[in-house]
Amino acid sequence: MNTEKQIRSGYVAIVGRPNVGKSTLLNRLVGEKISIVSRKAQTTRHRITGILTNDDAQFVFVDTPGFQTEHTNALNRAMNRGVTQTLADVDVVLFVVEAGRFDAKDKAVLKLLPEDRPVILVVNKVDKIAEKEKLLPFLAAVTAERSFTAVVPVSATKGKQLEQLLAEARQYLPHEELLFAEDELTDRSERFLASEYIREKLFRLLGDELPYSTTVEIEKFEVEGNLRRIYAAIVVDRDGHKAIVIGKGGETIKRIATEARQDMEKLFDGKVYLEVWVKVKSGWNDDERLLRSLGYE
Ligand code: GDP
Ligand code: MG
Ligand code: K
Repeated sequence: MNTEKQIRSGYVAIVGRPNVGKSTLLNRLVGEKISIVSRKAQTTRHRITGILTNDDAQFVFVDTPGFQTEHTNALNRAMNRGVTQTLADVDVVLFVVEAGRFDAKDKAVLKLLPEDRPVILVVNKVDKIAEKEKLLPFLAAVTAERSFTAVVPVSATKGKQLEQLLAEARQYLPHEELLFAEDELTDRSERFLASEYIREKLFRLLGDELPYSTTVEIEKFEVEGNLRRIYAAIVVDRDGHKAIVIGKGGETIKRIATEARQDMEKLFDGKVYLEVWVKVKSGWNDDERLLRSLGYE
């Protein structure tokens, strides 16, 4: 008889205005080791900030790039579109607020959350509220703005109610096998992180439109002791895009490669030989490729 519990896994976003305790919560949930990886692992489609694997679930936490709640200029609106895109892809959203505080900034974040995803309201810092009845009108105000699939009061710093939070979130994880190996720094996830690093450089160096139509394919990833040889293709849709990625005299692609290699050496704690080139493939952006770029087989 198989007594093992069914594994569930999926993507989880932690969102909320600054200072509500998102990073503290994430660190508490996944532990220091992975958050070191996470700080470096920038990406837009899925910026993985940590992976928690326990005996019945794997939570792949993804971050949302630059939630802008203040000045809504064109760039910020573009960034918020990125946020919306990321959230449309996750399986469950943890919307974090600080107990007793809910104002326009929280509402601005709430407004960007997808209607069709489960959203769990995480009321953090409950340790700061001595009289728990005081939370009731606060909860009424927040839940009047949107309906939540669950409301979980927690204290990230004190580690209170985190099991309950995970149990709630687990219900919405759709996959019945692990998305990532239990030890996150396997070749497979290193390969994935390598592509994410290159993608992050694309976003930083190419402005905000073009990168959405590019992807990165790691064609070869070899480990030789402490040296990793990584061969990566940046896949673009059109010749015009290829020229932009390469840049004048190859300057842009050189910079992409150098900066990505430096980040990878820090992350992998070893030497990296990185070769990057550009490939034009129109219509790359089909589901299969997209899944691969997200680290699926
Ligand atoms: P983020 O900007 O949402 O990532 O917030 P941080 O994780 O950086 O936390 C902002 C501040 O809130 C820090 O000073 C944390 O120590 C504090 N904080 C986070 N969680 C808790 C909590 O559960 N209780 C209390 N009292 N403070 C917390
Ligand atoms: Mg933070
Ligand atoms: K964060």
